[in-house]
Amino acid sequence: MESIFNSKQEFIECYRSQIMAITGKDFEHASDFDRFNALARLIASRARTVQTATDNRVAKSGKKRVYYFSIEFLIGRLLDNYLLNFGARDLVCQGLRDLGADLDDLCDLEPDPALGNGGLGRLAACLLDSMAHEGIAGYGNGMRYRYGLFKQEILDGRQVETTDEWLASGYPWEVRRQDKAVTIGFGGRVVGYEDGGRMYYRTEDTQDVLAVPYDIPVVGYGGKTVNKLRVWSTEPLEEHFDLDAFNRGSYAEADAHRADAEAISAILYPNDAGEHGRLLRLKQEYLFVAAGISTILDTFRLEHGRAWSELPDFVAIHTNDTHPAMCGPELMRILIDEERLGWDEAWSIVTKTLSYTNHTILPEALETWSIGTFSKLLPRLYQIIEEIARRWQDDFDKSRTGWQDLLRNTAILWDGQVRMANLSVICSHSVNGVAKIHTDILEHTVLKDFYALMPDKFNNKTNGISHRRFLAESNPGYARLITEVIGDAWLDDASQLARLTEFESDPSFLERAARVKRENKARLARYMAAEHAISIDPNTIFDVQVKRFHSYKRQLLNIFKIMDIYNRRISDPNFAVAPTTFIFSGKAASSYAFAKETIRLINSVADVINADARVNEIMRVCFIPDFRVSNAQLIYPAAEISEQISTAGMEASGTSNMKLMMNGAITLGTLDGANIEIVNLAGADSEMIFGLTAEEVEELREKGTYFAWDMYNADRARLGRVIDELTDDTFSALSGNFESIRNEVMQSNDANLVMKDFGSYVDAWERLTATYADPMSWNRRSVHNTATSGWFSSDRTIREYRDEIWHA
Ligand code: 26V
Repeated sequence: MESIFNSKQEFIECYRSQIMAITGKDFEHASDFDRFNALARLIASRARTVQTATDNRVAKSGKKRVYYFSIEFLIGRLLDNYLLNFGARDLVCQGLRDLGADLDDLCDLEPDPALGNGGLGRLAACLLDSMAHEGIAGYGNGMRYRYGLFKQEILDGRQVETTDEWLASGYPWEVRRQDKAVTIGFGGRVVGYEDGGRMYYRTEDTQDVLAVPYDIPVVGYGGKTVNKLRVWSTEPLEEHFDLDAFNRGSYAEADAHRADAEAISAILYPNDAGEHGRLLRLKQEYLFVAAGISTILDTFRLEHGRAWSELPDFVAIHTNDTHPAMCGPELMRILIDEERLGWDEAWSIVTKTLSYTNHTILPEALETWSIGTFSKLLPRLYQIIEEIARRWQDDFDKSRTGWQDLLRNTAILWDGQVRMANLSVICSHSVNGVAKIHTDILEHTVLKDFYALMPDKFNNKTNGISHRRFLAESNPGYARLITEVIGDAWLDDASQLARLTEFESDPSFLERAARVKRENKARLARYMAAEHAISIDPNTIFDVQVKRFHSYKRQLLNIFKIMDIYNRRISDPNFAVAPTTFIFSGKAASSYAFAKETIRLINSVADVINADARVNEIMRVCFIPDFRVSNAQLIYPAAEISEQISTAGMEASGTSNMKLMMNGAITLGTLDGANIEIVNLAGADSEMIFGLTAEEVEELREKGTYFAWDMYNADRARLGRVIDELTDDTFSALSGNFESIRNEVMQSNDANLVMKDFGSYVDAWERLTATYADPMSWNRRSVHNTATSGWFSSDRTIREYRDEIWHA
């Protein structure tokens, strides 16, 4: 691979002058942060040079541009990743060493932008990485939140949220593109006027804000393609500073206009809290859609003139979930109101251009907005949505049996609500789920009526992960070992990891892989000691569940298991299990009481168990605060058991399951989401599956014969005891008992079937950990997981999107 620096010497010279240029200091006097900042800016400027070249190439070739609209991009730190992708990591590392600095130390100073909640936002970032690697002209379009997802601290076992001021010291990767700012209007009233015998509409008296884009380069591995992520920030359109108010001493009032505009891009919504009635969120959604579409059409006009019918040949717009669902109506608005196309012509262009990915079947997560709120904020857009809805209804085939049901379930406007998922499906030529089972469930439950009407629109795109970030960069020891035996082609082509199967029975390779795992565990232990003064023992099994807290993900089942093992050890000192450290990490949405109580329970159980000498030889519990991309990259490589224990049918795909598999952890999981594909690839012997299947869950729910109390009564000694301990002060010392968890489980009749799967889960865990005693067999399965994980590279995912949806 060609490097961006011809030699170490050249790098050192450029770097020294960069530090001088931006700090006015020489290297020796610069602070560590100055050194990081200058390095990142140097790499960013090289990236932008390649980006310009990439863009010129695309413009010249007339290649289709793909725009990936997502209200979240959880990109993680970029410095190490871009050095790797540019093939400059070793050279820069040595150059810094010559200067007396350490690359890893500098990388640790980079802010970790939390511009996303979890899986959905991280997927968007992985797909950007893979688009650049595959040479796709692919661009992210999203929001630049001033404050990312809250930072999590743990106090008395409780989650405490503080603001994430990731921009406080500046962000070296972004460039502000004032020249590309777009005016966005809210509210106002629609005015019709006639021109040449046809009615047209415009909106008057809108409240306008300025959307200002910031561009972040996306460097593809190999360094040949650099794409970009464009994120939007809001500002007042003009300085409406109220001098009179200021002179009266009303400073806040004087600046109110600025505050109102800036509020739109101020915060990322914690998306599992239910967002009904939150006007700012609706403004965010329209803002990044309208600004993004405006940019796309400007580029298209510039490059291709005005043959709008050709738009779908040169542009694909992908909507990540329903948050960008206004893409359809907004594109219609511009084509008919401003470009003066006829409805049918515009509609054909829109549907050929748009595609949509669904990421959840949770009914409470399906986005709707009240018609009242929507039509007031976006009156013209609402009219267009009404027209789309009316035509959908008029064109409906009313000769079909049961058409009334089909129509009701597929309607865009219903019961005073705008249903964003239905809008997305109707405006798109492609609808996909994110794992095989998820797409099946979409087709047969949530979107079954659409599937009955247009089965060809539906397809599956099983998620993937960047194997470069989550294996090569996060797990350098393992990466070196892999490269030593199969060469480094796997960085480019993850299917090459399959060549590791040859080494699954090579004792010396397994031995070395195990040593790397041991070092990764020690690295995580050092992090916990340094950052949180928590001591964990790398000689124990690292059993890991890291993800957002949600009832369906069943962290509760995991902690019940831990309570049960604790109880059994206390009752019987001869009860033996393999020594294990149970590791949790993840955030709970701030208004999600049950999830927060689950965090408090875990910490309370940890508090008791970790201080109990009777059990400490076999168990400890560790909650890692503030789960985010950067500490995730330390956790995955250290994991040996991957807990993927959602109620079957509920987790659309999961992606931590893939990251953990790739790093050699064995999955302890239900047949849910992409776990099913993991088992299919690695084989049932390499994972440990337990619990009800999605069909069994559905059947149980339909029959209505399940009673949580039956489970309690049938296993008073173990499960019953665990339930009782929620309220009997066993774990109350830290900050009280857990009545609400007990009530939630017992009064909802165990909605997530925690009690139902408890027995088979604990059993499966015991069987799995018992096999740890045979290290060769364990290590063989671990390496086998890595060897069969290549298919989960997001490079594969993105090729499927490119070939089957975008045709780019
Ligand atoms: C949103 C909401 C909003 C209201 C209350 C409950 C709730 C629960 C979850 C969500 C998130 C929905 C979107 C999402 O993040 N889905 C995740 O997408 C990942 C990438 O495709 C996938 O791996 C995860 O399984 C899926 O949960």
